[in-house]
Amino acid sequence: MAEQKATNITWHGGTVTRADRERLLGQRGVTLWMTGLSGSGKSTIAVIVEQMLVQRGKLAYRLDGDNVRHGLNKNLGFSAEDRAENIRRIGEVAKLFTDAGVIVIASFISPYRRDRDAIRAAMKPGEFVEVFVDAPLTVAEARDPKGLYKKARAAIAEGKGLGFTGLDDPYEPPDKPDIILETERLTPEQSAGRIVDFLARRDYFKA
Ligand code: ADX
Repeated sequence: MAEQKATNITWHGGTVTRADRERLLGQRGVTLWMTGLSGSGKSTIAVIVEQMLVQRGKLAYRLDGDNVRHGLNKNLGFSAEDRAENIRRIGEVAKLFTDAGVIVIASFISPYRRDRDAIRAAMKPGEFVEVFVDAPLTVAEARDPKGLYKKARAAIAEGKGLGFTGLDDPYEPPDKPDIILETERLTPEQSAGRIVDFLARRDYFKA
């Protein structure tokens, strides 16, 4: 957990409230947190969810692992410590967007339960929806869209592991996810539809 370094700082509130913003947008701010192995389908589903929401007139915004690591988190690697800091920063960004009234679609492996739980704990009830994008390792590895499992297997065979999630670094599935998507038997469109249905049923599309 990052320490607070700055002293002599005071929170400065504004006069526009979150409720004002949500009325403006006609929706409730929420973070959809998609966790799962590399190749489980997180990013593919996130893109479709974003499209479906915007088509319904809802403001959604994607935060995606590979993308955030090009900018905000370009100084982080894949050690346990760096992964924790990666998720902590994204959690803070997601919290800001959620406060802005946006539907955030965050797709990160986020392999450690403790890091995900810390974000849930920092948000209000109903603001953090955990989506387990569930694909067995064998399925994710067979898909291998970026060829990374192949690379990681080769490195492990040479005794030079990369700390790759699911192979030589652990993935801890959520205990009680709000939504489980078994992507071995659902199409990406069906998975995305389940997320949108969940939001509709829980009244996230009303301010
Ligand atoms: S997380 O573990 O810190 O949540 P994140 O979702 O940001 O990971 O980034 C994962 C992406 O980085 C994967 O989709 C993959 O493309 C790439 N990657 C590179 N090295 C690794 C590694 N050692 N373990 C997992 N993913 C990796």
